[in-house]
Parts: sequence; C-alpha cells; structure tokens
Amino acid sequence: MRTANWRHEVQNPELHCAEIPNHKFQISNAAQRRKHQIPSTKFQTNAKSKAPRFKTLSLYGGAVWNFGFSSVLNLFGIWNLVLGISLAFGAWDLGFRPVSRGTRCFASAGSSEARPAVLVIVGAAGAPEYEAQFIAWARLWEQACARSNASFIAVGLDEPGTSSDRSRVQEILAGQTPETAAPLWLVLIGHGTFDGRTARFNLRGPDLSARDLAEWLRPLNRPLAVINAASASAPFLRELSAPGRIVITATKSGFEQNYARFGQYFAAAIVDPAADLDKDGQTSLLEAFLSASHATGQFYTAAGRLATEHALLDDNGDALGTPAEWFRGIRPVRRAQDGAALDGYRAHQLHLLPSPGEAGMPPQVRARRDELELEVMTLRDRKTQLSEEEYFSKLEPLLREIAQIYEQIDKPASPNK
Ligand SMILES: [Ca+2]
Ligand SMILES: [Ca+2]
Repeated sequence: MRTANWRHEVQNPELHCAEIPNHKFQISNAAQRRKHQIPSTKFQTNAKSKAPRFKTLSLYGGAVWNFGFSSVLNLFGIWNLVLGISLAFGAWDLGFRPVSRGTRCFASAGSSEARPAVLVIVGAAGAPEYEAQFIAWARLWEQACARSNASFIAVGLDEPGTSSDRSRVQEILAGQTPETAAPLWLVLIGHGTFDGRTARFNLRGPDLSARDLAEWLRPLNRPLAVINAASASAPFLRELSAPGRIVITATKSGFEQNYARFGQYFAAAIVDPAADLDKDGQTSLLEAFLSASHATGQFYTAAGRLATEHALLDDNGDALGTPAEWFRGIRPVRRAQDGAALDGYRAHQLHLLPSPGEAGMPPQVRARRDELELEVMTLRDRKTQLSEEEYFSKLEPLLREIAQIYEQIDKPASPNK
C-alpha cells in the first residue's frame, strides 16, 4: 500500500510564490481565484508595457500559459531559466509570442484524421431502478458527444438482438480505426463482479471479462480512455493498463462490490464547465475524474454512510492507480512510498469537448505537443535527482520546441493555400 508524502515542490519555499491552487473546492469565490491566478495574468498583461528583458519573460509567460499547464509549470522554476537566458543574451527573442487562446488559426487544420469515438456499454441492470439510472447516465454521454466532435456508439440501450452484447462489443471494437491520433473512449455503466480471480462486467447474456477487453483492445494503437464505472471494477485497471492508455475505475478493489454511483457523477462532469478546475475553458478527463470522485465522496458523507467505492486513475501504464485525494487542484502532490510515478498528467490532456483553440489544432501537432508536455512533467518529477545545470539543459529544448509549435500554429494561413 502506498504511503503519502508531500512532494518536494510543495515543501520548497522558493517555489511557494508560484503555487496556484486552482481546485474549486479550495477556492470558494471568484475574487480569491483571481487573486491566485495573478502570476499568469500578470505575464500576459505585461507583454505590451515592460522593458525588453521583462518582455521576453512576458512572452514566454504567454506561450507557457497556452501550454496548458501554466500553473504547474510555474513550479519548475522556468522563470529563473528565462531570466538567466535573458540576462545572458540581452533582448534575444526566444521566438515565443503571446497567443490568444481560442482564436488561433491553423494553416493545416482540416485533417482527414478519424473522429474521436465514444463507446458506451450499458450492462444488465438487474432491477428497474438501476436500469433507469444507467440509461440516464448513458444519455448524458450521448448529449456530451452531441456537443463535441465525437461519435457516440452505444451497446445495451436498445432491445436485445440476435447477437449477444458481448459479441457486439467485440465487433464494434474490431471495427475501430486501429491507428489514429483521435482518442477512443470506452465507458462501462452497470454492475461488476469479482470472484477473487476474474473481474467481469455484467452484460445481458455472456459477461465481459477484463481479459476479454484487454485482448480486444490490443490491436488499437491510438489514445484510449477506459472508464469502468461499475462496482468491483478495480481489476480492470490492472488488466488494461498500458502506455498510451488512461484507465479509470469506480473502485479501488475488486471487493468493493456495492452499487457504484461514480458513473453518475462522472457522466455529469465530463463536459461540465464547473468541473474545469484550471479554468482553461475545457474540462479534461482528469478534471472530470477529480470532480466525480469528490461528488461521490460527498454523497456518502451527506448520507452518513461509509463510502463503499473509491475511484482510481491510471494514465502512466504502470497498472497502479492514483486516487483523487492525492491531488491538490489538478496536481498529484503525494508520492508513493515505493517511488512509483503518479498519474494525472496524461489524463489532463484529453478533453471530450476541447476549447476552440485546442479543437482547431491539427491532431499530429497536438500529439507532439502532448509528448513534449509529458516529458517536461516527467523531468520535473526527476528534478531533485538532477543538478540544476542538468535540469535546465534538459528542460530548455523541450520548452523551446513547445514554444515553436505555438509560434508555428499561430502564424496566419498563407493566402496562396
Ligand atoms: Ca481544464
Ligand atoms: Ca499509474
């Protein structure tokens, strides 16, 4: 079992000034939130009015703001890096330009990439009251897809056909584009079971085991998010975990077998602006996970009942899940005793309903940007193991390429094209 310790970054006094707690549950009113977001806002505002050295800093701030992890990146001490570079090279323009979020034009937008797809599998309800709930949650996903660019596919909502639901799931997965930058979302709504060895999701007819799903998903080489909102779902995380995948389960163990409510709150949160914890105009998969976990916990507290479900998130392929209470805002802030890497960075890059700026980014460009972001985050987690020089020498090319990506896509499209 993991034992939590606060991470180095939180304890380091020199980094405290950059702490921007965005968690809505910690910041209760807009005035406070604005106060805490002053660092990023300040850098944007200063871009037009300060001396060259600070202008470079400001421009860098603008680029990083658009990087999507601005509040987190402040922790890296990149301001120190930029200050150092600015001093060394005077008014050397790093090539970073302020970018207005949501208003970028992409010369190469209009890709023929496959669309994101959401496959919602509604399991056997067992009782009428559960059936109504499960259908309602599935409809929330359908409505969310209608607002986004994602196609919605459902199994278990219509009358039973000649083939079993299990066969239909297998066929649908076999029919998905195997290699694309467009994510596939797989959502399981229903009841699950675990007998100590095998975890299953209850379907009409034959059930779906975690191993079945692992086998059927193997040919897919594309971003994949699996949300198993059923009871006893934790073993699915272990079975399905892999690089490039995000797996969320409603429970932390196969033995949490009571009716799970997490799926209701998750379906409600997935495109809910109120769940947009870092206020970047889009609700990420991570943010939906955090909000749904919080709402689930609140349900049990309000009901005066012991919580019988504790959701987990794994997005680094190590088959170990991270619970919501290990995050502060959108940042994982506790460290496993065994040093295992924490989750959340990748899940914060997926949005069912992306902001206009994010939606307009060509998928391949976004994929590269996401890779670079993850490298930065991984580097940050290793910061204490590196000398300052080594850390910054590794960090700089990553940030430079990210900035170049934003600079490139911020250029107006050529009139000849
Ligand atoms: Ca967000
Ligand atoms: Ca993990």
